Amino acid sequence: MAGTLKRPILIGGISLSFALWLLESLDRSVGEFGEWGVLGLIAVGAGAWWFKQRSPEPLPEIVPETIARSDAERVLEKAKTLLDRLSEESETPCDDLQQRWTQLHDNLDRTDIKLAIVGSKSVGKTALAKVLRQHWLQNNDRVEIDEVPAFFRHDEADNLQDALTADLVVFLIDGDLTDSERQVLQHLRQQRQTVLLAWNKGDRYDRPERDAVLARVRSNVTNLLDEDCVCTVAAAPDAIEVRRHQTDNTVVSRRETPEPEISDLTRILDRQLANRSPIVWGTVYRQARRFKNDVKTRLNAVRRDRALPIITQYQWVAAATAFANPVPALDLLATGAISAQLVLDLGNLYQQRLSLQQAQAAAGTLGGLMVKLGLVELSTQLVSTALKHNPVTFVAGGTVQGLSAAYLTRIAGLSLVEYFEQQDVENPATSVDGERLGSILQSVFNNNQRMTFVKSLVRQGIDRFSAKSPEDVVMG
Ligand SMILES: Nc1nc2c(ncn2[C@@H]2O[C@H](COP(=O)(O)OP(=O)(O)OP(=O)(O)O)[C@@H](O)[C@H]2O)c(=O)[nH]1
Ligand SMILES: [Mg+2]
Repeated sequence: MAGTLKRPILIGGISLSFALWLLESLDRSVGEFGEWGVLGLIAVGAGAWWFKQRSPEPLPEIVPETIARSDAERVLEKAKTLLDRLSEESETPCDDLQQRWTQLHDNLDRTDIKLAIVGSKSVGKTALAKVLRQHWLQNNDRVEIDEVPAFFRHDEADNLQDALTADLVVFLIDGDLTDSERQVLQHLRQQRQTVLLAWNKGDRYDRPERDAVLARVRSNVTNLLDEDCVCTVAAAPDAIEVRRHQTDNTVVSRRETPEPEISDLTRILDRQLANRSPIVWGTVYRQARRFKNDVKTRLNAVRRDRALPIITQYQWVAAATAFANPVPALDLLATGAISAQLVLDLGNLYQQRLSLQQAQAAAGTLGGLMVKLGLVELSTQLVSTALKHNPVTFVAGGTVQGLSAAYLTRIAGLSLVEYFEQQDVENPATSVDGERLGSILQSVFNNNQRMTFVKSLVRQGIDRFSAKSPEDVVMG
């Protein structure tokens, strides 16, 4: 890793001999900078405050209207590319992910169907599952029915995920569709989940009321579901009083429980299951997308582990530079030739194809944004406040500047890491989007203003500065 810092542009704002000396020190000491993340800031390179060449916003991934086998295969292929990259970069084996991938791929030809019954509390999910098992399942081999516990509670996210891993969802309601039910339905449909909406407990209404509610439910979901995916059922009708006239003109009344009514639903289910493959491809598609995200998260974690020590190095180089050559706060940024190299190093780590000019422009953008957002003054204030609370009697000239430089470098580095993490791994950017970087910078700064963090940085810096040699500052 020591080799990562041997780059000529590092020399920018620092005297040549000092920079070379720093590089030498770093080469000898890289292993010792473990505890600080990130980065480095600073260059206001030749007036490049904003990138002229802005890359377009990354497009949100569009889910096709109907999922074909090729859609699922495409996502699986992308996931595989990512997985191969993770295997190359990770020191620990990724067998678990490899296995998951193989399983997902095999699933493309699956003919078993998992049907999930979802809905709010007490709508009749258990009753429906029971009656489907009794009266319908025996004619349908290779179908498994699961009840998903009620949504809309604290565990909603998990349950929703269960619903998405099913091939087919029967969404049960027992009255008008509520707003929260509609939102869940919408989410499922956005993921192209096959959903049948069944209105249960129809026995509690008389015919005209029943028709009116069903019409309202249908019109409420017209843009989400086809009309023939909505029906009524009565999974466990209430017992009713039945009066029978006897031949002797007497009337005998008895309570009887009507048979469940599920024929409208089973007709739709039979129709759907006649063509199982597209339903299964939809499931594999959703799972593959989720899998791909999991791989990306792992890859980002591996890269972050490698990025943090790099940022730490640059952080103390910036500190040593500003400490040895104290300048007014705003001029701190002039020491920032370092950050172009930081952009390049981190960009390489994230496999972004940035040229030297693009890295310089990005560094300039970072510096410009820091001035614009007032971060330079803020960091100086934070550091001065932290210093007041530090039990040191003598603060050497250049201490505030050095610590501010370290702090700003850290903020810049963390922002770059976050920026690169969000990049599309398959399509590395060839330029940096200044606007997006700016909003990331702001939020990273906001997240790193805590006094405990600043104080800890200050303590570390003071230990380094008190030795009064730049080498001690860099190497600790
Ligand atoms: N009238 C009538 N009552 C029903 C019907 N289906 C279910 N119920 C009643 O509704 C209540 C809840 O039924 P369950 O099947 O336990 O509902 P659930 O959705 O599984 O409930 P949770 O798992 O607790 O969320 C029970 O008292 C059922 O008898 C129906 O078609 N008509
Ligand atoms: Mg239940």
